[in-house]
Amino acid sequence: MKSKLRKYKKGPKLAVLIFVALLINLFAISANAEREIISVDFEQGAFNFLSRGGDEELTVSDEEAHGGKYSLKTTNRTVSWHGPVLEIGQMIRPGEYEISVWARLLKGTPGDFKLSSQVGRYGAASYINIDIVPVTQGDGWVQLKGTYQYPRYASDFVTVYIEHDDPEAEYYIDDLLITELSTINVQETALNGFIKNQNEGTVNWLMWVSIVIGLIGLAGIFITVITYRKNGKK
Ligand SMILES: [Ca+2]
Repeated sequence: MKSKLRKYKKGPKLAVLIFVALLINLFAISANAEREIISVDFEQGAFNFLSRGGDEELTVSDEEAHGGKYSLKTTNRTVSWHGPVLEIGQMIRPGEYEISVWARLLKGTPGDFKLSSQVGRYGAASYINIDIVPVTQGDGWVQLKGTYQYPRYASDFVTVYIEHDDPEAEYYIDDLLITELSTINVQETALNGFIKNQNEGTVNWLMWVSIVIGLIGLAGIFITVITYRKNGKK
């Protein structure tokens, strides 16, 4: 009887240890919390925006603004892929991002605004439409917003840009916001990271500690359940 009681008393202690282990594991995984990485309102200038084709003229303008007093005006476009572009490769990590920007057509035929991203340099690049919104002149400000998961190789060269179907369309953009929703999840990182780490000789110790603690926690729960069931049957 005494030994049975001792076993029952050990149960809660073990459960607390498992709970703490799982909490630590959860904390390690949730190190990838949502965070705002780029916010541009053009109140202090054009930030690092450039013209994508080189011919477009970008002007910080007080003619229209979605927020504050200024926006970025793009004129002198001659091709539909022309537009304001921002290089973000050095600011992001592989993972999922939400990108939002407001745009307003100043002059142009009805067509689509596109919020796009280029991953990789010309010749080996991917072009992704993150959001497409049809607009006609007089629509006012429209929001372009979407999410995209940048792969591991994306740290090389990544841009976001805003284009319009009409090659000669002129438009404003304002209030760009890029939020990191999560970096690549632990399971995927463990697999890809292991291969990468073999080549680079680096070890993401936090990732492995997290996985090991998680497995110990699961094993602990399993043992506890079995122990309780056995004792209960006696
Ligand atoms: Ca503004």
